[in-house]
Amino acid sequence: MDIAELRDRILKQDRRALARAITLVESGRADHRAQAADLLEALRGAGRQALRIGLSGTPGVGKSTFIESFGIFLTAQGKRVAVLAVDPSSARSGGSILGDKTRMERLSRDKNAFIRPSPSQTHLGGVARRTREAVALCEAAGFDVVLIETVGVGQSETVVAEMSDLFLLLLAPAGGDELQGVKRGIMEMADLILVNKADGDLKSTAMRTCADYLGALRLLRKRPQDPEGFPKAMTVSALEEQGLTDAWAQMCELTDWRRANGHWEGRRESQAQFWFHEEVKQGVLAQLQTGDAKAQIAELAAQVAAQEITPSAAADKVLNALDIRTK
Ligand SMILES: Nc1nc2c(ncn2[C@@H]2O[C@H](COP(=O)(O)OP(=O)(O)OP(=O)(O)O)[C@@H](O)[C@H]2O)c(=O)[nH]1
Ligand SMILES: [Mg+2]
Repeated sequence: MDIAELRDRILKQDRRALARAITLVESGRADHRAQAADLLEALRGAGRQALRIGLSGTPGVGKSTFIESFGIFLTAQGKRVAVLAVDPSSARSGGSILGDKTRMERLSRDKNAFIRPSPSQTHLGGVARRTREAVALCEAAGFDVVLIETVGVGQSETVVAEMSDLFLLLLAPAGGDELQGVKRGIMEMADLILVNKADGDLKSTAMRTCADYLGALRLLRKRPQDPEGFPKAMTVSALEEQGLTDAWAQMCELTDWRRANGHWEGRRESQAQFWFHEEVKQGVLAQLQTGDAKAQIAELAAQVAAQEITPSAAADKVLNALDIRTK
């Protein structure tokens, strides 16, 4: 397909063109990569910005249910909502997409919503680039909100947080005073903690859990990108669609403040730089995997083991031989 035509159709909010463009950025073929790069460059100046919301949570916490409820809440207000996923486990399980199709049934039928399951890629770096590019395509296609979901396992939260304007952490009600082993690093990334399943028998537990997290958040170092009172913790019920209005109001308050105080742009700028550095690193690493470099590294590694050369001197040899201009 002609890239100029694809660009025009995306700008006209053509969903099929968007789906096609995402398939293009997901492709590993060199000619597709080149076309994808042209397309993204052609769309760069479109000047459209969505609110990018990252959402993370452990399996079963209710991410899909929340996205369905929250997505419908937003489309009911006339917003266009796109849903993307970074799922490092999708290559393995494959099952979650099937589950999501049934769980997000209402949202997937909503003409103001666009749901794109995670590409089945094993390499997180590859998924990150593709998702980031898909986000850019959704923005160009005029979506108001882009939700980026990830299962909270390891590094994928960082990836999602680095491409989001807001980062939400979904948590389950927990018994006692255990903080569900949520890692400090993840807590530090969260703008809003949502304790889900605050309904029925779980409601009081959810409220206690929420208070615990609020306490934990207060112990964290204050971040410059937050107004007074943020990050916050609150309860929601994705199933009963409770607390969504309040959660959205908090997101808007935070976003408005950040926009007014230069943090919105600042975050986007530093994220763009972060991804630039990541791409450079990935590119250099990829060069180290090529035939010649690989052979040289193997040979030097043997010499290092035999103490014929020091590790640093050997590394210098490899780095000096790298021709980073070819990529
Ligand atoms: N009571 C209650 N149950 C909920 C709520 N939200 C989700 N659930 C239930 O929790 C289970 C898991 O929900 P999902 O939305 O599939 O959770 P998920 O986080 O997407 O799970 P994975 O995709 O496996 O990571 C389902 O049985 C939901 O019905 C809620 O607000 N209240
Ligand atoms: Mg799910």
